[in-house]
Amino acid sequence: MDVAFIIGPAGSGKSMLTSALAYYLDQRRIFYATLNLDPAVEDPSLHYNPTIDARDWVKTSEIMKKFKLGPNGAIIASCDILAAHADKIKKAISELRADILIVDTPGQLEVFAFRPSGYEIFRTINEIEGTRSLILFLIDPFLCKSGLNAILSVLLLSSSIFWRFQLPVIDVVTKRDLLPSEELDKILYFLENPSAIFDELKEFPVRDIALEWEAMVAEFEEIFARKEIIAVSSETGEGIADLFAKMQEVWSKSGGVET
Ligand SMILES: Nc1nc2c(ncn2[C@@H]2O[C@H](COP(=O)(O)OP(=O)(O)O)[C@@H](O)[C@H]2O)c(=O)[nH]1
Ligand SMILES: [Mg+2]
Repeated sequence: MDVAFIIGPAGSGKSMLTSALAYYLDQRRIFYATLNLDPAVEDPSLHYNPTIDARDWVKTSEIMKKFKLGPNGAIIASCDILAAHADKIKKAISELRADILIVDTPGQLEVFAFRPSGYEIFRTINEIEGTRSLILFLIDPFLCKSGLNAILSVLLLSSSIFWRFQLPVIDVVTKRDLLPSEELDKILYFLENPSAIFDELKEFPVRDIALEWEAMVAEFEEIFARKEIIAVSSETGEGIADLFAKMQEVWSKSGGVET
């Protein structure tokens, strides 16, 4: 089974991309399944009907009431509860025998990426025999618009996701239908050429550290630059075929993860 974990900051378009990929695979009669791992999502904003749904085991709204928690505490608690059901999620996935599994992760990236419960679910899914996994790291162009330093921080977040999961990462710029093409091209240019960010940013509030980073990015541009980035719109479907072709290429090259 080929698995794609969709990871990205809140609102970057994970659920919508899951839906767009599901539509694409459906049209091509490919045997796929979707897994919603977000216990907090409320239905109208899910955009698709998941094959397997975390909310069958835990719902954040109920955890808020039951334990009198605020939204953040309830999201963390519900993901911890979900992790206790990781084996059931694994069993449900195994029984499907789908060729492709698209995994939509919780709204808040840090819950899945950085807390032990998210990692436990990730690890358990990867125990399924014959699994080849990759990560789609979503880059919301609206986060990049707030400044070139923001683009740099997004690049580093993508690297951080690589180190957390140690799987191939495909970087995907979302919502391309919402940006004029010159703005999108500019964002893609800096994502592909991070050294150019330092050429543009002449004034650094913390100059000595910024200059050290400049030297490091220049030296290791190959690591920081996102050369094979793909821009998609989950609204219009633009770029989805290119993305799926890239996913197939990465799956075919990868032999699965050590668990
Ligand atoms: N126009 C447009 N809106 C998008 C696209 N992707 C996501 N959105 C919108 O962005 C918001 C957040 O998307 P969602 O998939 O729920 O983000 P998530 O928190 O990462 O799962 C929603 O209002 C979506 O409708 C896109 O490609 N085009
Ligand atoms: Mg979502």
